[in-house]
Amino acid sequence: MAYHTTVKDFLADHLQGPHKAALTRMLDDIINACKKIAIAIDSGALEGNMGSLASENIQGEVQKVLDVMTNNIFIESNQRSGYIAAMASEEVDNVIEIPEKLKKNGKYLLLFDPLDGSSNVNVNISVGTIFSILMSPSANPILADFLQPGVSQLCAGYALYGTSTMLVFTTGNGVSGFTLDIESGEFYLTHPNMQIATDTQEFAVNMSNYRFWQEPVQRYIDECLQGEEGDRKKDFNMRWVASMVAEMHRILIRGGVFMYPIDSKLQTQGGKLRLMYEANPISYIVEQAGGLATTGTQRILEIVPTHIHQRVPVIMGSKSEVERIISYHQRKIRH
Ligand code: P6P
Repeated sequence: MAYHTTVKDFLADHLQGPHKAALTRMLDDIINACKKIAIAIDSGALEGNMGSLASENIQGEVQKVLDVMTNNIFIESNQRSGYIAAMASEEVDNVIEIPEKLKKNGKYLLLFDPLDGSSNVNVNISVGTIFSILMSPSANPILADFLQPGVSQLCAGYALYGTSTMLVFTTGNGVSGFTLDIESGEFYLTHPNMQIATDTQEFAVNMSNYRFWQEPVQRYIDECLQGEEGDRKKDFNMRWVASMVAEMHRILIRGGVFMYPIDSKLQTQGGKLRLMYEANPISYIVEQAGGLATTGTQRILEIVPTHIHQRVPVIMGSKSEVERIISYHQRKIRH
């Protein structure tokens, strides 16, 4: 089957409103960055770029060579349009300024995780880039200007560097998936109007943290493991790729629930995943695809951020399963 609709065609046909020109150009720059990142990852081992640096990022994580390379690619590709007032990245402590010679009174903020799941990159497991676009309240934004709840996002998406390279994004009217044609270098619409199945029998969680979870999550997983003999009266399957973008793409395609819940090891830091450039953009996509995204007790998109690198518990995916998990948290509160 031949596919003909490029991202630019799709936006020309479907995007309406005052941000059309800006989003078209910003997404084009994001796409160019993701293509370069795909090449950098593909040739990582050949170029000797699979190692780690002596440096740590703001998260206190050892940075891989590709973390820094992909971060630089994303900044370089997205700073020229004149639409972006500033950027924020998982790999950078503070606001990423636009160079004076390129500044043009930008009205948007771009937030990103350039290489999510990077610990997988040298074992050849899928990784991704996650991005989010907000309005900027100022032409010279400070860090506080980024601290907007996820419901404020204009656009959110990810690139998945998997068995094929895909781009999935939303601008608030559903979720669309595009696949990179290596020969032409174009992303073509292959997954229009992506929807998450309401019901599922598949969960994704790092089971090694079981003993650290709170009771509602332990209860939910216990019931999944009891399968047909238990209250759920059906068997479940488990997946854990340790790459959120890959897990969430699978859930968009065939349903499921993804969890990185709070656990006693993570209590002080508030969770594992980062709100601004992981949880919020993916939650926007999940909700636009008919799923739910919660901390267990709060809708992720309604969290009012307090720090650009803050972490949150994440439970998201198929609506009926997430609703069940939320109900278990509510019963815990009533106890
Ligand atoms: P763990 C990758 O580092 C990441 O942020 C997510 O993409 C992924 O779901 C999670 O962490 C994996 O965490 O504890 O299983 O290594």
